[in-house]
Amino acid sequence: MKTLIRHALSASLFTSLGLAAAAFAQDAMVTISSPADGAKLAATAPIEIAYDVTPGPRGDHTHLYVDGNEAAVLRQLKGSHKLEPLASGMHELCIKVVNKNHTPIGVDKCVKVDVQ
Ligand SMILES: [Cu+2]
Repeated sequence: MKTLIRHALSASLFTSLGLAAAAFAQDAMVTISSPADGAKLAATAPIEIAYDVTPGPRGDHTHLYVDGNEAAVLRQLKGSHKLEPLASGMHELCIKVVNKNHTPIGVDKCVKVDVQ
């Protein structure tokens, strides 16, 4: 609800440019710079995931998921997070933008890694 009110306020500041102002709000986006999608990783080493997030008007912070299970809450919008070594096999690492209630807003980025 707060987001809606904030939107209404900022739109009123731009009266005639209301629609244009909304279009300027940065869209939510997640980038995972490392590991690369399809990367082969050693089962003995911890995995460092490097990311960059734009939460957008509906997002607040992000969650990290490993094989669909929540592994961490990422409060920093840009940084890295170290994961415990994973068992060998394919794993999926996802970062999802969530709102203040920790509910995913539908913007995410996933990479599959091959741990050997
Ligand atoms: Cu959360």
